[in-house]
Amino acid sequence: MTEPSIFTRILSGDIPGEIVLETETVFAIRDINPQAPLHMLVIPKTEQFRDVTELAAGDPQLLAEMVAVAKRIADEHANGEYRLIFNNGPSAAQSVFHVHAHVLGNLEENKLVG
Ligand code: DGP
Repeated sequence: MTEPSIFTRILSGDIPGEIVLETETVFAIRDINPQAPLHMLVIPKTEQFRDVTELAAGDPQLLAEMVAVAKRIADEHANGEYRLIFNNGPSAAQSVFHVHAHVLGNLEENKLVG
């Protein structure tokens, strides 16, 4: 059996991490290494999808729920505006193979290139 992902371990309370928002299928945490004034991760509770390509093909409704949760986070913390990033594969900077969206906001304080 494969080990649970770092995100599953945070969700289960096995390792520390504050869950800032939770729905039936999705949860959100602050990124441990923030790249913007607002930087949260939106994560499906299931770890059956390793990246957004698999998720979009396998459960588009769950992908839509992730986007809705990203918008809720932005409404609360960043005037409703946000950048949504999915890294797909090691050469694209994906390090955790349990699909997750990076939600970045308030970028005028910290312009990102690209
Ligand atoms: P990616 O590189 O797209 O796979 O993003 C993984 C992100 O997960 C990375 O930005 C850092 C974050 N991360 C890794 N371990 C932890 C952790 O233990 N707690 C939190 N809050 N974030 C983590």
